[in-house]
Amino acid sequence: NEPFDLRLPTPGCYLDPEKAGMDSDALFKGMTEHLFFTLGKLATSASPHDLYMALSYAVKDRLMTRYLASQEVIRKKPQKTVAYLSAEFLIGPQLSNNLLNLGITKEAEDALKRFGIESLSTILEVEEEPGLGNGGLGRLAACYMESLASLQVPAVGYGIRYEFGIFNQLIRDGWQVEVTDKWLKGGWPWELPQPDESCFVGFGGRTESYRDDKGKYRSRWVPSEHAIGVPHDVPVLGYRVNTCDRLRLWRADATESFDFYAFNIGDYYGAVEEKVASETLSKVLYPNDGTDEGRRLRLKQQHFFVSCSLQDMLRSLEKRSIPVTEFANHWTVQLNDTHPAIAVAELMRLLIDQYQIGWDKAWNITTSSVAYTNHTLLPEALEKWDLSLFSDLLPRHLEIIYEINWRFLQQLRLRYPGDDKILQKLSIIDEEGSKSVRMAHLATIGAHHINGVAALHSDLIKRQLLPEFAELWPEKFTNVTNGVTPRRWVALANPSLSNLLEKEVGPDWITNMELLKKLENKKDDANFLQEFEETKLRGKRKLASFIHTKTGILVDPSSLFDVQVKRIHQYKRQHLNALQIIAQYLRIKNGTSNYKAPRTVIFGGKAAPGYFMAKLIIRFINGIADVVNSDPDMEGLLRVVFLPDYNVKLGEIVYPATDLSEQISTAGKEASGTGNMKFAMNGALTIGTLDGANVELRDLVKKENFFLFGKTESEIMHLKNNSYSPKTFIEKCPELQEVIRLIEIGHFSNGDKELFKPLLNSLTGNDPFFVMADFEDYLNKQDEVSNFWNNKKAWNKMALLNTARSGYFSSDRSIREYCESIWKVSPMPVEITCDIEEIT
Ligand code: HBZ
Repeated sequence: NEPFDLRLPTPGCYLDPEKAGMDSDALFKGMTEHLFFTLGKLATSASPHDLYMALSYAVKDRLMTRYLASQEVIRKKPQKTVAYLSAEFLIGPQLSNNLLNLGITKEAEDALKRFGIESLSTILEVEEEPGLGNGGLGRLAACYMESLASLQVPAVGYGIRYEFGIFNQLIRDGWQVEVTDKWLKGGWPWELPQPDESCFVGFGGRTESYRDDKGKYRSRWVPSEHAIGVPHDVPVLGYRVNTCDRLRLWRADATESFDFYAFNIGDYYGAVEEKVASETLSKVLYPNDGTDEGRRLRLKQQHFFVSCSLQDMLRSLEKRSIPVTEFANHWTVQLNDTHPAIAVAELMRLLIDQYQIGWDKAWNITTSSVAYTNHTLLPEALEKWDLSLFSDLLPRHLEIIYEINWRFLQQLRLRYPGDDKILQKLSIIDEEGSKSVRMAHLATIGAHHINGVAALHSDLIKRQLLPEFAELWPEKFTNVTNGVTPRRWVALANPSLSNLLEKEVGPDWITNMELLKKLENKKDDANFLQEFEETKLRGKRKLASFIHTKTGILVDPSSLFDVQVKRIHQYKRQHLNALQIIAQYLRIKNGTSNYKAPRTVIFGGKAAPGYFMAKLIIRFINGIADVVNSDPDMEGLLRVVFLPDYNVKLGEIVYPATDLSEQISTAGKEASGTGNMKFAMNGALTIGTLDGANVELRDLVKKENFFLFGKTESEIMHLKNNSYSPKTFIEKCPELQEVIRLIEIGHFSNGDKELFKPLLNSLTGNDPFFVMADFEDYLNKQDEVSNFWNNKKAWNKMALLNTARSGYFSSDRSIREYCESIWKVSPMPVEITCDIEEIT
C-alpha cells in the first residue's frame, strides 16, 4: 500500500502532514486569501458571513489532501467500496464537524480572534444547513457516512442535490406555515462541482428490438427525454484519520443537444420548456416522511439519481480497466429504503443493454451487489407506482421487471405448486385495482440482504411485512440496529459533557463509546453526579435563552425539561403528550396536590404540508401553550413551548438540554427512532413504549433507568383484532374525560368548539393509534417521573447510567455490523507521507 505523495500540487499541502498548514497562522493566512481572492472582500469590511465563508474555504482546502489521497488509494489498490444510495442526506452544518474531525477547532478560534471575532459560535450561527432530508432516514444516512469515514472504509454516498431542501417552518397564529428553504442563496462553500463527470439519463419513449453485430435480437430503450446529472461532491472526513470519503450529489441540468435542435427548428419556447422541465428534476425535496404520494416527478428523481450513480460506478471500473463483470467485487450497493430500488432494474438494464452481458450473469452481478434497508412497516409509506406511469416513464425498466418477476414466479410455482394466492401476494406487480409496481418486492427479490433498523422492527418485517419472502429466503433477512455519530451528537453538541467524559475515561470514548461503561463506577459519587448535573444545566441555560429569543417565552432552567422533537405524525403521538399536559394543567387549576414537579414541555418538528391531522396537532399544542403560558396559576409550575423549524442545528441545542426524552409511539409503528439514542447519550431519561430501538435501549440501560408505559405490540394487535373501542378506556378514566371536555368547550381555541373537532373525533372515534388505550398508563408514569425528579441524586444516577450504557448506539457499531455481515468490506487506512528532504 503505497503512501500518497504529498508533493502533488494540492492546496493545504504542507511539509509536515500532521501539523503543517493546520496552525492558527496558516488558517489566518488562508482566510485572508479567501476573503481577498475568493470573496472579493477586505478583512476590514468582512461580515460574519464573509468570515464564515473564508474560514470554510480555508478548512475545505485542508480536507483536499486527505480527500484526494483517499481516492488515490482506491485507484491504486482496488478494493470493495460501499455505495450508499439515498434520496436524502440530512448532513447538517459542516464547519464545526470538519474542524472537530481535523482537530483544529482551537486553531480556528485563534485565527478568528485576529479578525476581532471572540467566539467561534458567532460564526457557526450564520451557517446555513442543507436540509436535504425529511427526518430520521436522511439523518441516518449522514451519520453513516461520517462513521464510514471514521472507520476508514472506502465509501461514496450517492444522492440528489436538491435546490430547495425541506421547507422552513414558521408558526403563525399557532399554525405551521411553510417557507422555501433557500440554502444555496449565500453560496455553499463545501461542494466541488465536477461537470466533467456528468452523466446522461433518459426518460419516456419506447423500447425497440434490433439485431446486434452477431445477428442476435436484442431490446433497447429509445428515450424521448434526457437530463444531465452534474455531480456536486462533498468531502466527508473521518474523525482524526486520513480517510475522507465522498458524498456525490447529482444536480439535474437540461441537455444542450435538445435545446439546439429546438432552436434550429425555431421552437424557442419549446426549448426553454424542455430546459425548465429537466432542471425541475432536482429542484425540490418531497416533504413527506410517511405517506407516499406516487408522483411522477418523484419517480423521475429516483431514476435520475440512481442511473447517474450506477453509471458512475461502472465508469469507475472502466477507468481502472476492471471488467464490469467484476462489479460486485468492487461495489456494494446499499439501498436506503425503496427510494433507490429502481437500481435493481437499472443495473440490469445497463449490464444487459449497454454492456451486452447475458441475463443470468447480469442477475448474478446485481443480486450479489445490492442490499436493501427497510425503514417502515406503515402500509401507506410502502412505495408503489402505477403501472401506466411506470411504463410511460421507464418502459425498458418495466420490461426488465416483468422478466425478473416471471422468473421469480416460476421459482415459486415449483415450490408452491398450484398456490396462486402466494404468487399474487409475492409478485412485484400488484394486480389489485389499478395495477402497480411494488418497490419493496423488487428490492427484496433483487437484494442479497434485507435488514430492518431495530431488533423489534426486523422481527416484524419477517413476521408481518414480508413473511412469505422470509420463509423463502431466511438467510437474506437480518437486523442492523440504527446508530448515531457521537462526534456530532455528543462531542460537538455537548462540549461540557464531553470535557467531563474526557476527564473521566480519557479521549478515546469518541471512537469507542463502550469506554463510557467506566462511568458506572461513579454512579454513587455525589461530587461526580453534581458535575454531571452541571453539564446538563449548562445545556438547559443555552436552550432557555434560545427559546426566549425565538418565542419570547421565559422558561426556568431548573424545571424538568421534557422534550419531544421529531416529525409530527399521529403514530408518534405528540397528541398523547399534549393531552397529558392538559391533565397536569387541570391538576394545578383544581389545586389538587398531585401536581408534583415544575416542568417545561418542549415540542419541535415539521408536519408534511398535506398532512391535515399533523398540522392540527401543531395548532393544538400551540393552543395549549397559549393558555398555559398566560395563566398566572401556572407560573413556576408549567410551561409549554413549540420550537419552530426543528432541524439538525436546533437538535444540537436540544439534546444536551433535555432531562426527559419522549419516545411514545404506538408499539409496532416506529421502526427504530434515532432521537431516542441522541437523548440517552446526552444523559436524558426516556419515557417510552416498547417500540423500535426503545426496546434495546431499555435492555441496555436496565429497566430501572427507563420509564416504560403502554401496550406492547402484541397487545395492540390484540385490541385491533378485537374491535378496539377507545370509549371503554375513556369511561374508565375520569381525568381523561375532563381533559376531553375542556377541549370540547373550546378552552384551548378561544371558545371555538369546531377547531379541534377532527382531532377529538379521531381520538374518541376509531383512535387508530391507540392514544386512549395508553393514556392512563402514560399519565401514571409521568407521575413516577416527577417523583424521581424530586430526588435529584437518584435522577442524576439514572441519567449517568444512560450515558454510560448507550455506547451501543454509536453509528460506528452499526457500520461495523453492515461491513461484516452485509457488505463484506474492511477498513483501508490511507497513508500520507512527505519526504521533506526530497521537496526542499
Ligand atoms: O427512519 C425513519 C423511521 O420512521 C424511524 O423509525 C427510523 O429511525 C429512521 C431511520 O431508520 N423513516 C423516515 O425518516 N422516513 C422518511 O423520512 C421518509 C422519507 C420519504 C419517504 C418516506 C419516508 O417517501
